[in-house]
Amino acid sequence: MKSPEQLLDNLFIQVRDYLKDLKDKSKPASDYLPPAKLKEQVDVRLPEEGDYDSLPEWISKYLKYAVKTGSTRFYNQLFSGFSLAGFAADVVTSLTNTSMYTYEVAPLATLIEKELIETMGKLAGFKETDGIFVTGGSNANLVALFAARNKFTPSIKKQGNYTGIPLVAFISEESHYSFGKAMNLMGLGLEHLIKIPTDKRGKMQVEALEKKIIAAKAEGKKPFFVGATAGTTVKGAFDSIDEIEKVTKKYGLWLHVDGAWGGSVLMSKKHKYLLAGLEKADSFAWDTHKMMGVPLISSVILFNKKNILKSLNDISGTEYLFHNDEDAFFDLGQMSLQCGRRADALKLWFAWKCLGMNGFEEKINHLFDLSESVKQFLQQSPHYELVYEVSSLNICFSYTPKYFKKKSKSDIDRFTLTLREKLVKSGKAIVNYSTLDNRSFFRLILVNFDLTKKDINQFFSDLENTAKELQA
Ligand code: ABU
Repeated sequence: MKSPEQLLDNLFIQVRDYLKDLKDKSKPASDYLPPAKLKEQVDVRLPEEGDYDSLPEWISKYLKYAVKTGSTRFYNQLFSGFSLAGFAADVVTSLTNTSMYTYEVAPLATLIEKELIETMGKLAGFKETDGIFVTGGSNANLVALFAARNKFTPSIKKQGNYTGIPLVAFISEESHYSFGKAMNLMGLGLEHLIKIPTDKRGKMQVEALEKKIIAAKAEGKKPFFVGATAGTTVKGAFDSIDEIEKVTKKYGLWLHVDGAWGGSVLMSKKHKYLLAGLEKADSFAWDTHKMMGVPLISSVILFNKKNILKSLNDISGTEYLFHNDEDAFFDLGQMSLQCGRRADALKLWFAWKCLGMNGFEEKINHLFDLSESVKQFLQQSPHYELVYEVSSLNICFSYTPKYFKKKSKSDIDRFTLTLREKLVKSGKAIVNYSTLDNRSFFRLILVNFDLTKKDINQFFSDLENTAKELQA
């Protein structure tokens, strides 16, 4: 039987091999198998009798079939890359295995989280900050809506919603689906989530917002919340926070900014203008596992006012866990929806300690420069079309090779989907597609800090060669 030391050594040998493969740019980003075939390769059933000796084999199989999201061939999601500091933090977090509810069991993690929240609030321009690490951008949006709902209906916490006057929230047509989930969960109703049209670039049309607020009031409803998006999932568009804030101020509404994708531009002096006006928002969602390259999940909800979270989550029956001792002020568990909560802040803290503010700035600027050069390439290439104007790191494009004779819209759409599937299944490029305005197109996300122009050239060369194979 292998000793724990041997198993650990083996684990780190496999980690090193995995990372070596990740650096080898000739290697595919996945070893795709359909579900039935994958089940033939890996016995996922659970045994009656277990044994530690088989652990290296399971690690090896898992690593073999995992999509290499750290590869420079992975462009599929709003995250990519490998963070050594984040990885170290994940190891240390599992090794020390604690929960974020009390200072007593998570002393340094608590101080780290508080420091990050304070610093991130300052970067957002908030005059004072409350905030917490949450389970992702969707959860951050939920907590923001929750805080706004309770502010506008103070009695709801104790008595439930008995007023009968619907609360209405406003977001853009291109904002994240999590707002719908949150409205449903909070009993506010999907019908009371009004989606405001966007312009061609993907930004909320602010005049239309005001008209919809007036219309809701005229119907006897109570507008309470506007969610602006800083970085839409498809086009990477940034709503004009300044313009939206004029409207929320005029009507006395809560202004939330969903910066799950684009919030990290705050780290760049050159690009933070995209969030102009953020300092006037009430709440802000920011995922650093996206544009800051920290491993998932590293997500915060920030409020532009102290003591929001505590009064929101304060409930009786917690005395068994939270004792009114000298460190009680530091007990973050009184501020979260969850009871058990992982020390996710450590990943961002390690990464920040290793890269510094300047390192993040340099890397984010590099990604924006790459995005600009891809944009120029596509504009100059007759067989490519930039489907939407580039706002940040999302490149929406289609490809119609010169030998492609059938050029109806649906033929091009079908070709895009077939070409994408072939690329993804070969592991040459994992890139997503979207369908908007009745057409399908590639959505290329440039978020891996390791990406270079050479990798981008490789991507387009793989795309063109795969297209040729399809044609043949
Ligand atoms: N909030 C997750 C978005 C996923 C994606 O668009 O890639």
